Amino acid sequence: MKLLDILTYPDPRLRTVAKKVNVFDKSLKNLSENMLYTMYEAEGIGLAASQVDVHIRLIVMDLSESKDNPMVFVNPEVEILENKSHLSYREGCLSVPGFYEEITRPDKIKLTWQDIEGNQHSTYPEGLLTVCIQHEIDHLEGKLMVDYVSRLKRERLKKKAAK
Ligand code: GNR
Ligand code: NI
Repeated sequence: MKLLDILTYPDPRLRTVAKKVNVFDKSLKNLSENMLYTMYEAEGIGLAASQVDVHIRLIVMDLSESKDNPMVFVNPEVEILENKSHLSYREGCLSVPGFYEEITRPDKIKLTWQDIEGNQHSTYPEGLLTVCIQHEIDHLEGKLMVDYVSRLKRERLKKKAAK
C-alpha cells in the first residue's frame, strides 16, 4: 500500500477535467487501494483520483462509522431528478484543509457507476452519500468547494494558502 500526496488549493492541477475509465485492469485496482489507504490515513470520507493528481473518473469513499465499508465508484454519473429539492450540509475537503462551509446541493438524484470490474450499477442515494458523491464528482470536473462561496472568501483562502 502506498500513501499518495493530496493536492491542495490553489494548485491548478485540481482544475483538470478527469477522463473516462475504459480499462479495468490491475493498475486501476492498485490505484483504488492506494487511494482508500490515503483517504483513511487523512481521515477523509471520500477521495477523488483528481486529488492525487491522477485525472481519471475514479472515486473512493467510506461513509461508515466503523471505517470498514470501502466503496469504489468508476465513471460515476448523477442525474438530478428534482430541480427544487435541495439539502445543505457543512462540507470539508482534504484539498482545502481547515475550510468548512455549508453547501446546498440537489437532494433527489440517481447515481450510476461502474465497479472496479466494470460492472454497471445504479441507486437512488440518501443522506451523506448524496452529498459526498456530488462533492467527489465536482473534483472530477475540476470544481472545488471554494467555487460555491463568495469571491471575497475565496480570495482570502488563496492568500492564506500562499503563506
Ligand atoms: O472528508 C471529507 N469530508 C466531507 C464532509 C462533508 C462533505 C464532503 C466531504 S468529502 C471530504 C474528503 C474530500 O475532500 N473528498 O474530496
Ligand atoms: Ni474534496
